[in-house]
Amino acid sequence: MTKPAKQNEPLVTHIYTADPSAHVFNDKIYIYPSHDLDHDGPDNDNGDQYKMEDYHVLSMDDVDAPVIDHGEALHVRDVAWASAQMWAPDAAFKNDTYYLYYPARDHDGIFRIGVATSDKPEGPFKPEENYIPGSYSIDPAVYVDEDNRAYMYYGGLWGGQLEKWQSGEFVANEADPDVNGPALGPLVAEMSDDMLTFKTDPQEISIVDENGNAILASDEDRRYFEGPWMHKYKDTYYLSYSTGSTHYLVYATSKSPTGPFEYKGRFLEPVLGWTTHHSIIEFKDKWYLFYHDCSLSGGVNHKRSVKFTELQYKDDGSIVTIFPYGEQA
Ligand code: FUB
Repeated sequence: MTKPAKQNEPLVTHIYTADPSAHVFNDKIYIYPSHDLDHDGPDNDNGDQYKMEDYHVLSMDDVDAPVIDHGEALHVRDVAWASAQMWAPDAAFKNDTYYLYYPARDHDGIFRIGVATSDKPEGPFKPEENYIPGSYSIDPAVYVDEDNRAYMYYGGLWGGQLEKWQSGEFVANEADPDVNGPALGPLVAEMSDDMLTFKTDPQEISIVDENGNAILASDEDRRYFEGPWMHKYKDTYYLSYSTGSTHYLVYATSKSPTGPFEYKGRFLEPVLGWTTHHSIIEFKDKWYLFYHDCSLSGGVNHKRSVKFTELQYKDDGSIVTIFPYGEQA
């Protein structure tokens, strides 16, 4: 057990945590973060600094309750297909089972997405023998819709290798997309009823501006980079994501879970550190944003900490922009 949760402060300080995927299970908040490792290795655009090996699940009974670290829920040594870099995970509940979805490099160094199961939200989780067939890249986010259909959103540029799959095959030295052309979108696949495989071929999500034109690869303030999250507010689907190199969290909306999505705006200004990565949940009639920054380590990119803050909507459904360290002058 650690100290009570407080908004905009690290949820735990005894380990470094990042990439929080929060869910409400059994009337409690469960957080599925990456577990950052403290090391002196290289820091580069390939993401070699993110050397994570395992997952810890956190929970809290309420937003001001003590945060519980449930210990190791899954380790790379127990995953037959994976070799390294257990990056941003997510979880889902269906079929009386908790599913942990996670990216890792396979034995050829290619990022794939795996699934592990448990009868408890905190695990431990038992991994499937192989990664999800047809999966690649990083940052899975699994959304179970009100009709019980489930979708995985995923994909990330640079270290996440998304641009290396433009031909449909992995091409190690693939060129970046033309900056004057459409940006690469995240992928979405409907999950099979047992939640272990894709039911449909993954398709690229289209993100367009208010005139219906594709967001361009050069538009780094708005283009998709990594860290997709799906939630529904009223009858609208919100796809939110990180813009990576410009360090914003932004969102786009649609009336369909598979899009096309129209870009709407920015809702988190940059945090201390290169990345942030988020999730959005409703709990006891309020909405919360879970995110990370590097304040606990004084700005070291691979030593991040999960935080949360309240998120608000305007009457028109737009999200009020959050300034992580208070409103700017
Ligand atoms: O934690 C490793 C990677 O950094 C995640 O997969 C990305 O979303 C970024 O947060």
